[in-house]
Amino acid sequence: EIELKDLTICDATQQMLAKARRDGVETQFDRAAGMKACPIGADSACCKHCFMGPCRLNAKDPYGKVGVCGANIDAIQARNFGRMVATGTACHNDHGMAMLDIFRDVVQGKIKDYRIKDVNKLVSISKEIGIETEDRSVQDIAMDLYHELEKTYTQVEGELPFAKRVPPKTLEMWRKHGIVPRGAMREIMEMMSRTHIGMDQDHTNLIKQICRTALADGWGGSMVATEISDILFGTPSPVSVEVNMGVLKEDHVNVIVHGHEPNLFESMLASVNAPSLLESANEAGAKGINLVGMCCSGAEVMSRHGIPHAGNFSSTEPILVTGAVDAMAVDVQCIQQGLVKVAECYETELITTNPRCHLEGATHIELDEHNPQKCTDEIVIRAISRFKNRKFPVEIPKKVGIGVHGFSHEYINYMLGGSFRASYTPLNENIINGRIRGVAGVVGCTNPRVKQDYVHVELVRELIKNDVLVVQTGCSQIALAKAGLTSPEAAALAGPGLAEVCETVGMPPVLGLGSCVDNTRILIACSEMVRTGGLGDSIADLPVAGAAPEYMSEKAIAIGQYFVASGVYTVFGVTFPVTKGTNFEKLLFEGLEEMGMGKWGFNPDPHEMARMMIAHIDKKRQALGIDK
Ligand code: NFS
Repeated sequence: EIELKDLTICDATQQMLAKARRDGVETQFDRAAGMKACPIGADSACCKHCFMGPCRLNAKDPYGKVGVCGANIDAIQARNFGRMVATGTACHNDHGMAMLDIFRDVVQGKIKDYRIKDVNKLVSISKEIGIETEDRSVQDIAMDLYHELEKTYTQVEGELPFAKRVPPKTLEMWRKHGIVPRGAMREIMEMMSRTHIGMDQDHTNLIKQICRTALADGWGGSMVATEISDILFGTPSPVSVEVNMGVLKEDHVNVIVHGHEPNLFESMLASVNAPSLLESANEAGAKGINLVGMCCSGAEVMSRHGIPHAGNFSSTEPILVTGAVDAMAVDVQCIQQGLVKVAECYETELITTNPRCHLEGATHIELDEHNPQKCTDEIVIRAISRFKNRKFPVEIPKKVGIGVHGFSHEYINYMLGGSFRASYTPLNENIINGRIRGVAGVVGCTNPRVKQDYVHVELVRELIKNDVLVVQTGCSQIALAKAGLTSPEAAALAGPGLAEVCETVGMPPVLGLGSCVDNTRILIACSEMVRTGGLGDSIADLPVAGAAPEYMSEKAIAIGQYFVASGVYTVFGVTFPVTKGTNFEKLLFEGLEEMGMGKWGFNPDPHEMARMMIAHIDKKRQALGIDK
């Protein structure tokens, strides 16, 4: 049996895994141990796109064999990779489109529970993509914005709306390769079509559609999700938040929201504050109703409203083992089916709310945006009744990390530039003078194939120690928050240059930006750094790098690919879905850079990963003539 300390560095999760073992409850950690990853699939050396196969090639001798149709290892891998990107892109676009649907109905007055909260952002985004805003009503601007952004999904020719935000040199490079996305639906459709048997079997041609599809995620659906969520629910600014399982309260009704779409959470907030429900909670013997988040839903509302966050992906099962969770409401994405059994064991109400994501064995109460509180009230009522009938001894790990989160691109602008001259000039200046060596985005999931949080935390420690400012999203941000590195005091762990900047501004060396779709805040920050000047004229010139050290999802592959295509060197850990020593691997890890983009990197070791990212940052500094 594997020792718990080898599974995770998160004390709270360890404590709950120990309890799970005592209680005879299985989690993803046990399932991972009992399921050896398929070595052929791990190398992407198999193809099941038709029924002459499935075909298996030999990763040890990749060119020794081809599939029944004759497809070689490069075509097979590129097709597999393309489908991963298509799926990840589809997920983010599906989420973004759902946000846009809500926005339209809010503007048209059909949805009354949400409203436009950030008019400034509405106006500035509209201006950026060429919508007339002078002397026009908010309603008119908003409707135009809706129609314009709808093109992100439905446009069949031309360039998607947010292409206007891309630095000109980067956009020029995309045009040269013919990879500016038209609309996401078109790109995903073409990606799926081109990976069918007998379609595109040249990996150097497939890669172009792979890039175009991924860009329809980063500069498409994900960006729409972030911007529309900010407009509807507020643009984040720094807020102090408690993170980890210790945010659960034994004497309260505990409700967790886990998933990705902020509207469920916003309505849940309204429900837990409804006087009648508070009263029934009190009548049931509870001191109150405690609402906390997990995964990306949690990361978003933590950044926007300072709502406590209970943990990242790998902790979603262990937290139920506390016995203290009265209800877990989930919507879409990263909702493991394994939750059903664990919830059953502790009689936790596990409730799916979205028509696109049911779980066999869970209760489904659909959230209708036109009357969302009907669903969320019902969830709270069920949670109260579970509280009243709690049958199990409750054990809550007393662990909490306190940090500052909510650094939107807009706030970074303001924070560094001051209220009178909001700009990225001070950031660029500090990079040019060498106090800040460069900027690294560390993002992505946790994965039971590696020690939970360990790779994130070690990597980030190493980066800030070397004066690299770190920006974060998603489950990675939660790992660092639990480890205490998102607080301003963590500046003490930074190198002297970065520490000086952090102390002057009063910011942590690790900036939490929100959920995974909010990786687009990093794209915008990069564009702003280019526009501000002194650091080259395309994203590929910047001394920046990215990493997803413990990723597990296809969404992460799509994100990695859009960062690479945008010009960022991006290093993944865990495993990489290619066969070593092949032309396709070479294309991803070297060829794309030669085309003017960023490139992929892979290393499961956090210190090696840091070394690779810092070496890249130094290489870019040297090219800019700012190395010392
Ligand atoms: Ni991102 Fe969010 Fe977490 Fe990974 Fe899943 S919650 S969208 S995919 S596991 S970071």
